[in-house]
Amino acid sequence: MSAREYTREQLDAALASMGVTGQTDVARYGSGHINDTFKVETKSGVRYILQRVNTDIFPPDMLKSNVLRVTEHLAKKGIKSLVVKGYENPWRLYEFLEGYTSTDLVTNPAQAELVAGAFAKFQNDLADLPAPRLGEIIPKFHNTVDRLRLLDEAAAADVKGRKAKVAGELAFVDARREEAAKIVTMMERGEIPERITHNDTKINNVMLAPDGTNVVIDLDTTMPGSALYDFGDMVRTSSAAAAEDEKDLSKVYSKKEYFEALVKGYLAQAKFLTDAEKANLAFSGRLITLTIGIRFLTDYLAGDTYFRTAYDDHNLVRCRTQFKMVESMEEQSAEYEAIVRKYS
Ligand code: ADP
Ligand code: GN1
Ligand code: MG
Repeated sequence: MSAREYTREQLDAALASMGVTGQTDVARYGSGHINDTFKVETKSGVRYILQRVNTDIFPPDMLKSNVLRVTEHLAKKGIKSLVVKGYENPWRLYEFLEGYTSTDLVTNPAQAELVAGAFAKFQNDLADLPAPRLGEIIPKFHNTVDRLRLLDEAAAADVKGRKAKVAGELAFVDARREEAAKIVTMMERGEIPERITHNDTKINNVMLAPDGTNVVIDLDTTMPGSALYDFGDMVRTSSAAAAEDEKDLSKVYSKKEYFEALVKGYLAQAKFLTDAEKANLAFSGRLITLTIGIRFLTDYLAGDTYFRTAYDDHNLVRCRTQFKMVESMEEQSAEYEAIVRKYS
């Protein structure tokens, strides 16, 4: 969908409901696809991040409870995390992480290593979250089999008459249906453990400071899941040579040296991994990239109702970059498997 518009009065009212007045500027911020994010400047110089949660996607009460539980747990352990200054559904206010920046693309292997370590540590830090189980905020979020079902439904309905245009992409998916069930099946059989995972381990969901410290943000999909999906999504975004919506596919591929840095950074921190998880790390990159590509394709067929888009074919462009990344990982599969073995 295209970006939602808010009047300054609406934004001021949301801020007032959370005790902030006297703001000098409230401006769109970041490149997230789901929530509406604003940077708030105030006279005193204190800055905030204001967000309107996308309630078409997230059940707001469960989300609030999850985010508060996670941030409070991390704070109690002295781990730097998002600081919630106000939460009045569907609006919330975070302290602005001063001195930290986010990037949409990794530019050197050291950065990839750092990001992988950050998400591994995040999983470890939440492993002792007291009961009850965190709410499953979007059920079957990374369930590739279910994502295939939704793609088939969208293709059958073809509400925008776009199916003919994506025959090649649908054939690409068809050729990979069998392997799509692998992790889901292993989890159902108990061969891969459930853990508390982030589930959206894009590079721009880690804020980085020049001194090498970092903060994991975007806690909205933190819920029960698999470490493999978290690692896989790091490979999707942090081994990529080009942006998620790069149109020139000759620039899109998975960089082996970034993949190696991710494996090194992840395995150095994720001491909790079982042999079955380690054995599927390289595969998880391909699988989650295919899954996100399927989601972009589904949204394209359904008329762009889920991901924020900036132009007509944006979701199709994103789908094509994902599938190009999958191909690149397939081509390097033997080398990627060898890299995982080297650090295991
Ligand atoms: P979305 O769910 O839409 O991806 P995010 O929570 O990831 O939204 O926020 C979007 C962007 O806003 C982030 O990539 C980051 O650049 C910036 N951002 C989010 N929270 C903060 C914060 N507390 N301080 C500074 N920048 C932030
Ligand atoms: C969305 O919110 P954002 O932009 O960090 C999406 C992820 C996708 C990602 C693709 C809740 O993440 O699952 O991997 O876009 N978040 C949700 O870039 O669907
Ligand atoms: Mg984000």
